[in-house]
Amino acid sequence: MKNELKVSMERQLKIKYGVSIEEASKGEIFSSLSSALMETIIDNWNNTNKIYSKGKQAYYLSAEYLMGRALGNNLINLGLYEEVSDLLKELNIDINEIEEAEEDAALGNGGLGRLAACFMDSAAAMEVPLRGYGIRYSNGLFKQYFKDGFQEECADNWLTYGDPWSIRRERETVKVKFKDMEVKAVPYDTPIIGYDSKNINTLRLWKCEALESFDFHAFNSGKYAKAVELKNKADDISRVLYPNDDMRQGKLLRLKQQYFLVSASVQDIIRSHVKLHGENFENLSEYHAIQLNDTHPVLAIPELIRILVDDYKLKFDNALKIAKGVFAYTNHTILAEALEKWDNKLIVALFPRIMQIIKMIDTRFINELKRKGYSKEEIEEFRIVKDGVSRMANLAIAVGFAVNGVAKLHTDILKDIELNNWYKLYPEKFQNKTNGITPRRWLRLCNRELSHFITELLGDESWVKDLSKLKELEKFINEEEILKKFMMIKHTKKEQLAKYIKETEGVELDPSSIFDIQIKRLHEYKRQLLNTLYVLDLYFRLKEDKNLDIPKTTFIYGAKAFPGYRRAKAIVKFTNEVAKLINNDKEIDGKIKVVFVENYRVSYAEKLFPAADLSKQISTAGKEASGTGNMKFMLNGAPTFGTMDGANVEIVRESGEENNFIFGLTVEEIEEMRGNYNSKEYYENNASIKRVVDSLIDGTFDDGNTGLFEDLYNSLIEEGDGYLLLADFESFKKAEDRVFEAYKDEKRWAKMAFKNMCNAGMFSSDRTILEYSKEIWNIKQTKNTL
Ligand code: 26V
Repeated sequence: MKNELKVSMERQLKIKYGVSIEEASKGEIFSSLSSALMETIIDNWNNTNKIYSKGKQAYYLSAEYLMGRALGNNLINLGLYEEVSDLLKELNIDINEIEEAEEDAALGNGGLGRLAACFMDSAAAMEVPLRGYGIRYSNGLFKQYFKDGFQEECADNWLTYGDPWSIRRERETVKVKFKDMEVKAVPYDTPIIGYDSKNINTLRLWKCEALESFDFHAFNSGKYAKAVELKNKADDISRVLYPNDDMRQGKLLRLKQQYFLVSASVQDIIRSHVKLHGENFENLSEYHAIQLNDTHPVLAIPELIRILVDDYKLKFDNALKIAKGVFAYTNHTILAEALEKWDNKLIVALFPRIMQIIKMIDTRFINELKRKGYSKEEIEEFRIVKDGVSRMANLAIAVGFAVNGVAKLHTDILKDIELNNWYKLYPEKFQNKTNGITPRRWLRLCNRELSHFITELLGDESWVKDLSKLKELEKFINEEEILKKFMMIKHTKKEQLAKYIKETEGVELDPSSIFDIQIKRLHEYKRQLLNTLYVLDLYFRLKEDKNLDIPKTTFIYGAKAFPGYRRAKAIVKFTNEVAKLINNDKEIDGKIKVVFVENYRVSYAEKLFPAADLSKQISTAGKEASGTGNMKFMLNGAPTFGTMDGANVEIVRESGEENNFIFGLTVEEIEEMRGNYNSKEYYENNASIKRVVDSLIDGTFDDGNTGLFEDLYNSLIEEGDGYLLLADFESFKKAEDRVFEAYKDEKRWAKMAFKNMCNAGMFSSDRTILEYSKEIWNIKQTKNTL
């Protein structure tokens, strides 16, 4: 294998770049190695497709896939990591440097997109016939850097040096029609390699192109701008991933993107159905299930009906009935501002036929509710089309055969509160599917040291595919030598991270300090500000009392704020100012340190999770649907410091409350308090709260006269502190005190961390994907035997 790969790499380098291995740059080595690997998998890939097409398949429709890098993960899944690492070593090349040369594929905003990526990996490993459909954005999520502590953004041109992991399938191009234009959707297929399996699944991303690349006649008569006008208009559709900062701005292009994705994907599914089973659609749900990842792809419902009615001449009611057997919908947030509603005028302007169909669905639905005895007022709440807008979640629940939340608490909140009326109407549709993470990327790849240790203890590598096996490690919980080794590995990962942070951020960290880490998108409900106010209070206390007995602690943050989200950006700046104050204070002498890493992304995350001592999950209870970062920390042996929110609830249930640090108001307590919370009381009656909150406006910190810090002050004091930071402040502080106490006792800490890792088994996305397969999609695991 080694030699074959080398020969193939050399050939690739020659054809693509005209260089030898010795002359090649790291990027060129990365690209040629990836292409050489592609060559080895094509047969398995084609055969997997052949086998899958015989039975029922599921399709994941998602506007986002946050894949990160492919090379390392694919080598692990192919079982070739060591071999290729050796091969490169023989050529005097460090495999880590080659991995670092790959750009992250950042085609997603955060949790929802990363979940889609984990699902792809798990479906392949579990040999589940699932295919992903998405958009091949030319620009992924913006890159972040800091200037004077302020966040700045720049474009992410991840395709500048090409993408060796995708194949353009020109022949499978489809056309998508809008009212004013018609475009090509060209599929780019990326192989999703199953770990220790011959199955290779497919992620198909559509690129939008003009039918003609330029207008020859316009060009000839000298109108150069006009000649490429249509091309640019088409390119715009798959040009950029939208940050999900504010849905209320009803963006025309975003709606166009959504329709582009679903029209191309549904046409593709129907085309293959017709090819395999003829023009018979009564059996559509016997062969296909379509999962709608949030409301972004919900237009797939009217699009399927349109194709069946207009192209294949089915009766509307029959087409609707067929659609009802095919679609299922996942809800990923209860934040009201995130629920998509599209202006009907916009829908009509772009695709009038889709509007007609949505209205017809609405009418049928109203009739059903009338028959069921609902009153006029009650029916209004359910309406799909209301007040000039189309409500995408309502459309999804009315037509979909299943609706699921992403953690137990989240599903309960949907059933009991947010979607209670829907739950009473269709109780049989509601399900819970607690999220998961792929153990390949989030342990086997990113923490090879711990992985090898686990394999050594368990005797083989089967845990990588059956994560519940970690539970067997619990029997070692009292074995000192094993705990010692476990903590030594943690220390190694902390050293590696410290080295990387020194190189990239220029900040020196002490690997023997507690690494207390909060990494996730920036949002008020996630309460990074609460963390920073706490750190500042700790700083003030240390200044007052030099003998305050706490272990050395490093507070690490990573987060992108959405470009238009002013308050989130204010929190970035504030945290950077607090970091500057503390890190430069000689008196503090590194007792506590704060670092906000730049451009947090999947590949950075792979360095951060394994190095964490403490996982910060501090959202206002009820707001975080699940969280998946929390699971990545747990799997790498970090206790959770968190509220009873999202999947934290299940994490604590699995590993024991005594092995985590739980604080803050619960969902029930918050419900009870509703309307009676007065943040000013906390501010006035608690001196440490007053001190840190006042620092926002008393000149302690400089926000460059932007008014940003005053705005933060107002959010807490004048606008009532909607996310209850001040209400949870004292409880947060006490929980940190418990952390310090526990950390001082090395043995106790090691046990807590170890216990978390042993109980992370249920958070494998393999478990999640098998649940979707059995309980929603009704599809079978199908081995590639060819
Ligand atoms: C959307 C928006 C839109 C406008 C305003 C601000 C805002 C904030 C958040 C969102 C969330 C979009 C959906 C999403 O990413 N949800 C995440 O899904 C993860 C996977 O299920 C889950 O673990 C996270 O808790 C959930 O926030």
